[in-house]
Amino acid sequence: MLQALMWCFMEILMSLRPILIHPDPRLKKACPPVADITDDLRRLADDMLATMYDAPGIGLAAPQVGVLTRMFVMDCEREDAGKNPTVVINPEITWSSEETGVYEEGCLSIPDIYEEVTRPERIRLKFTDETGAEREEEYDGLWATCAQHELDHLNGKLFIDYLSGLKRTLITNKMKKLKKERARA
Ligand code: K2U
Ligand code: ZN
Repeated sequence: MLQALMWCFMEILMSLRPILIHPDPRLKKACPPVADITDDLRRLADDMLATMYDAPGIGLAAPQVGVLTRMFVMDCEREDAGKNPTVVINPEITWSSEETGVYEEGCLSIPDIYEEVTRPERIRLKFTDETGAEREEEYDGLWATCAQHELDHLNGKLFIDYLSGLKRTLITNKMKKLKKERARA
């Protein structure tokens, strides 16, 4: 109970960031690597985690909040398993399984659209965390799907890029309409 209250208090202290909606050129750019892990970068990571939990989501990449740098956050733990916030800086996939799995993916930058995407079921991810420690973790299931989805964001790739041209165009037109409606609201 106290931990949950602490999280709520911390989230209020951090600032929620607006999430960019597709189409937006900043979502299509490959991001440069993080040069130094500064207090500002750690503050951005905290804000991204607060924004992700608020959405709600299980992952969020820096370009989705308009910061073109190679960092994403994720927490794919089930609700009842408590929080496991993970900050991933300058990630690279060092191994991925031959076996693939299909998951109906969504994206906080493409609201209310869900389509099946096939990806390797297990990956090994090498990255730096917010303390500057070098880490290498093996992920499977939703964690593997999420990490690959977020790493795509750092390379300017969206999950709709795996769909047919027709589907991608229909979704993009839907998002253009949504952005117009939101601008009028
Ligand atoms: O990058 C994002 O937009 C956050 C993604 C992360 C994600 C996408 C597909 C599959 C796994 C993770 C989602 O919008 S977070 C929303 C969500 C929540 C539960 C399960 C799947 C997606
Ligand atoms: Zn996404």
